[in-house]
Amino acid sequence: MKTINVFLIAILILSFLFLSCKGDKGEKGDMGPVGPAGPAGHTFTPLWEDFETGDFSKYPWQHSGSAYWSVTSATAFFGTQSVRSGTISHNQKSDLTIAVNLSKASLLYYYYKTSCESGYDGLIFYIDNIQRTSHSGVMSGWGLTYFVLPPGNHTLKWSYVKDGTNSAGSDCAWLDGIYISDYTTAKVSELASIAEQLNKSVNCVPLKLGTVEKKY
Ligand SMILES: [Ca+2]
Ligand SMILES: [Ca+2]
Repeated sequence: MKTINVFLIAILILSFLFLSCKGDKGEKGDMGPVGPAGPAGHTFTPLWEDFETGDFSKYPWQHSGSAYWSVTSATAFFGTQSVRSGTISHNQKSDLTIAVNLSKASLLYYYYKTSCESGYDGLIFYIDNIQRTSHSGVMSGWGLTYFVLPPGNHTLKWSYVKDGTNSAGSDCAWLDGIYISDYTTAKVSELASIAEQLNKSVNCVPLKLGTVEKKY
C-alpha cells in the first residue's frame, strides 16, 4: 500500500512539472518575448501587435487616464481590428502604455489615425516620458511613423489628449500594427519611403506646440 502511495505521489509531481514546462513554452511561442519579464519591462524580439486577438492579452499593456483604450472593428490597418482611445471630455486624456526591455538597438514603427480637432486635440507619442511626435486632424487614412530605440528599458506611451474647447470628427485616435524588431539601415530607408508617401495623403498635422503639452 505504501509503495502504491509513493508511486502515485511521484506521478502527480511529474505531471505538475510537465504541465509547468509546457505552459512556459506555449507562452513564449505565442507571444514572441524572449527572456524573463522583469519589473522594468519585458524583453521582446520582436514585438508585433495588430490587436487581432480582440483584446490586450498579447502583451502587458497598461491603461490610464480618464477613459481607457478599447479594441474596435470600426477601422483597421492590418486585419479587421484596431484600438481606439477612450471617450474623453475637454482637458482629459486617454493613455495606452507598454514597457519594453531591448537587448539591442531596435526599430519601432506604428500605424495611426486621428479624427479630431486639428492642432488642438490629438495623439501624442512619448518615449520615456518625452514627447517625440504628435498627430491630429480628421485624417482620411492611416499614417505611419517610426523611431530607432537604443538598447535598454523604455516606456512607450500613446496619449489621446484634448484641450479646453471644441471637438471634431469622431474625437479619438486609433492604433494598429505596432512593431519592434532589429534595426537595420535598409529597413529604416524602406520605412521612410513608405511613411512619406502615406503621410502626404492623409491630412495629418502635429499638435500646436504649447497648447496641449503644457497641461500634462
Ligand atoms: Ca489589426
Ligand atoms: Ca479641442
